[in-house]
Formats: sequence, structure tokens, C-alpha cells
Amino acid sequence: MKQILPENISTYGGEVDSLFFTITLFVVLAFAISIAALIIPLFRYRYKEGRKSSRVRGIGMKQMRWVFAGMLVMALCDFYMLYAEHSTWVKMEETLPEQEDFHVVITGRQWNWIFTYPGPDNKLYTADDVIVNRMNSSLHVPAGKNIIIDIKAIDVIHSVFFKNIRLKQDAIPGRTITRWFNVTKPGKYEIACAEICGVLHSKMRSYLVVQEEDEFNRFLSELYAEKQK
Ligand SMILES: [Cu+2]
Repeated sequence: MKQILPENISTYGGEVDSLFFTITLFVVLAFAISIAALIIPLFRYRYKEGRKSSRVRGIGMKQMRWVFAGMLVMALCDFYMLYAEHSTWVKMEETLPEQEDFHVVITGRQWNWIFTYPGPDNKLYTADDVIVNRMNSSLHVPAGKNIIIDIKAIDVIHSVFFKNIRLKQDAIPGRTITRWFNVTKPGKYEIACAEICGVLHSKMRSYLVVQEEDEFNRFLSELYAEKQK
């Protein structure tokens, strides 16, 4: 089968994709039923010699029960989707993995993403943090590790979008929103801004570079050496 969605590289992306297809199925069914309810009567009740038109006032339970039936089916589908997505939602948005392997900050500004890495002390928000602040830069992370990201913005609302991870989160000035991911496949992937944030919004593109651990450690020491200069 041809791949419909971008390649998934995260541990939880598969769950998001199956939810996506489940919800799409419900929506397609609802669409088909609505269109059928519009089109079938056009043919079924069209003009016929000798048949009188009837006038439906839509008052009383006789017609109303169809309204309630539709509402009930809609509500059941909604609750089913809430039920189906709950565990994935909790895993992605409401809990952090017990083991935190690497922690970085992603800050949106007009118009690039700023990446803040912990310095040699391996702690964020200390004096030795290394900040990468330029357009088209890359965020390097180790493969197969739990990466914790603090998402921030300094001017307007942005939205950090890792399409290959199935993670999209608004970056809101004044707030720090923490999310996590674990990427299994090394490579270079796009990071986009998914919230119109000004005239150069479309240029707000960075890359996620996923590296094997030793390669990543080499990157970090080079980054630290560069800062020392
Ligand atoms: Cu933006």
C-alpha cells in the first residue's frame, strides 16, 4: 500500500496513526449517511403523476425521534473516540516517561526555533546552557532515548510540529509546555511551525537530526567546544 502519511519514526506514532484512521472512518461514514439522507429523498419523493405532495411540519415526536436518533449515534461515536484515544492521549500529553534521558528547550520566535541544550553539567537552566538561535538550524537528539522538550515562545503563538513523530504543540508566550518523544530511526526530519506567526512563518523551518548515541555525544562535545571559543 502506498504510504498515505509521512513516515513514522516515534514509539507512539503508530497509535496516533491508527486513531487517525479510526476517526477518518467515522467521519467518512457520517458524511456518506448525511449525503444519502439529502439525495435519496430527491428521487424517492420527486413528482409523480397522480401523487399528492405531503406537507411535513416537523412537529411532534414522529419526526423528532429521527433528530434524537442522530444525536444519540453522534454522541455514542464521540464517546467511543474519547475512549479509544484516552490511553494514547495520557501517554503523550499527560505523563512523562519515568526515565528522562535528554532534556532540551525549544523556543519559538519570529522567525526561527531556538534550541537550548544543557551544558557539560547536563542540567538545563544553568549558566553553561548552549543556545542555538538561527534560521534553518537543527535540533540533535539521540535515537532510542526518551527526549523531554520544554516548549516556549517569546513573542507570539507558534506551534512546533514534528510530523514524523506525530507531535504538534502550540508554543505560547509566558508558558512552558513539556512534552516528550522517543525516536527509533536515525535521520534528518523536518520541524515546522504550524501556527501562522507573521510574514516569515513559512520560513520557520528547522530539522530534527536523530543520531546514534556515540555520534550524538560527538556532536555535543563539538557544540561545547564551539561555545568555549
Ligand atoms: Cu512560528
